[in-house]
Amino acid sequence: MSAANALQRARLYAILDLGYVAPQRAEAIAGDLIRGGADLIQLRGKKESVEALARLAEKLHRLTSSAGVPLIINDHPEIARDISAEGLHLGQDDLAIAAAHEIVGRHCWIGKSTHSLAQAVAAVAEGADYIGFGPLFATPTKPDYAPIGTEEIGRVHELVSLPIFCIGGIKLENLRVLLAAGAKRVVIVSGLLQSADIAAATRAAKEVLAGKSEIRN
Ligand code: TZP
Repeated sequence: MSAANALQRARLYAILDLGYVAPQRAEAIAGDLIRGGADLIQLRGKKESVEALARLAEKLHRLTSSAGVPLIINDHPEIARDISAEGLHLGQDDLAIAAAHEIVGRHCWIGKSTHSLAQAVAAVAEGADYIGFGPLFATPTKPDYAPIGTEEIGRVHELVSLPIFCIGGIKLENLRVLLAAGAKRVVIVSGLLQSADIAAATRAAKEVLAGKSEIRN
């Protein structure tokens, strides 16, 4: 599958957030996410040193590459470049996308976090390959952001033709509501990482996103 196709087809984007996973367990958890069918995996570590993240990113990339799952590095273009990651994810206060492409090259996707319709439209103009849109619901993973709710999900899909990954407070239990509101792709962090069986939770989310099963709640 071509890289562009892999992004277009992706429905479930998992973030391996070191706020939830001890670095020494990261490879095992990445294995669970892969077994469960995560389409994309991001490495996010807000507190780790760049050196520690780079070492972990390299190990994870060996694992994800052999499984054919794209790895996206949060915040650190140099790490993405050095390990030839498939993607880099940037926030609103990070480097501009054009400047980041100077570091990671043209072939590395760059995704951007957006927190409003205006930011979503601006990310397209800036050259993003995909966007995150949220937080939709309040979440301890990103505590300082006001949730934007589900009402603008339909509108953002009208305005933006890039892959849009809804994010923030998404759990198996509210996936159906999001799909009904127009979401097609989601990012789930704590909803997967805090599950007793991460592979099973990932598989269940994937099946709901593919329309194969209904959540009873
Ligand atoms: N950006 C917007 S919300 C969020 C990020 C990184 C955190 C999502 O985490 P969770 O645990 O799935 O709510």
